[in-house]
Amino acid sequence: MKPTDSTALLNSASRPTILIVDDDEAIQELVNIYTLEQGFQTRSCSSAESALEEMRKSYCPIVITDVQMPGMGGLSLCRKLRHGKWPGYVYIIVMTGHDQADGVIEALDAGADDYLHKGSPPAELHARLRVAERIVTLEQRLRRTLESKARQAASDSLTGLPNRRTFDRRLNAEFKRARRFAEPISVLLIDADHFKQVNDQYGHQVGDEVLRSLAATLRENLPREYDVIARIGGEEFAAILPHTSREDAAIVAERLRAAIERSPIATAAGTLNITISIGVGSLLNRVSAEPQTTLDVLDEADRALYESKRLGRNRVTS
Ligand code: GH3
Ligand code: MG
Ligand code: MG
Ligand code: MG
Repeated sequence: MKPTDSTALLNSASRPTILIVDDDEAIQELVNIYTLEQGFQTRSCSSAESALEEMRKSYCPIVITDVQMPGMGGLSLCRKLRHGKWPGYVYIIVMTGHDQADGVIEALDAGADDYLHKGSPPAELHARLRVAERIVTLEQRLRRTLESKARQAASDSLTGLPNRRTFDRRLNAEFKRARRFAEPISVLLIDADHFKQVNDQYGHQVGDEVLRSLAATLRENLPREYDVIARIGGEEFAAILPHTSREDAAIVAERLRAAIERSPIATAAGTLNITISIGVGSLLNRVSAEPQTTLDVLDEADRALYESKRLGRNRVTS
């Protein structure tokens, strides 16, 4: 077998798209041919302005641009691409002519990653594109890793629900929103009853199974997409109910309580009947009232939860 250019083995669907920008259509076409034969997808533009428009329509990770063009020049395009917000990194190769005016240093300082003399052989363009592809692939991998780390940091590993930190952030955001638009908002604090007994009697693993099942049942019974259900502590959950008054929150809470009561949980130790107690806290939104903070509302929900426990558990206090 002939030695093959390793990049040619990559399938073209997975190769990054290249945006070619040049006012000279002959050069545009030439670069287009050279890149297409390497299996890249391409799009072409005759001006920097149309290139920016094209990028806004659909992001391209690699841009090859001419320097001298009527209207906005290639270096301005570099600066605009660098300062714009794109879904990922934009790797820019500037094509320089033979004259000194198309300075390499200026191009790099304007934000270009690489440059190419227009007279270079296609093999050099191909090699530079392999560099571009390496960088772009690396950046995509890094971004995916960071995104997945951020997702992990936001959720609780046992149940997959948002964790305490995410709950606090969402609550602050939803609270501000509710206040700005004078809308109601409520919070539920939910605590499993006599959960210590489950652990003591059946072991921690069964306890974990129960927590996972509770999380799933709670989530299933909060179908509105803007409601949040989080695990905020050991056997404690909390819900944020935007646009929900105290009365409506009490109805939702009762639905959750009843759903858990009538859903026996299958575990390694057999089927267990678990109940939950709930406390409701609500933003008053009365103009004359003392401004409440999220802490005030959480405090109120906490006291209501304590009351549910005191009155015998498996109940809602609002
Ligand atoms: P109450 O009805 O008053 O809430 O009683 P309780 O037993 O549920 O309350 P308590 O706060 O005394 O006990 C909570 C228990 O939850 C203690 C702890 O062992 C258990 N727990 C906390 N986190 C986890 C966890 O991640 N997994 C398991 N299996 N148990 C946990
Ligand atoms: Mg030109
Ligand atoms: Mg507790
Ligand atoms: Mg408990």
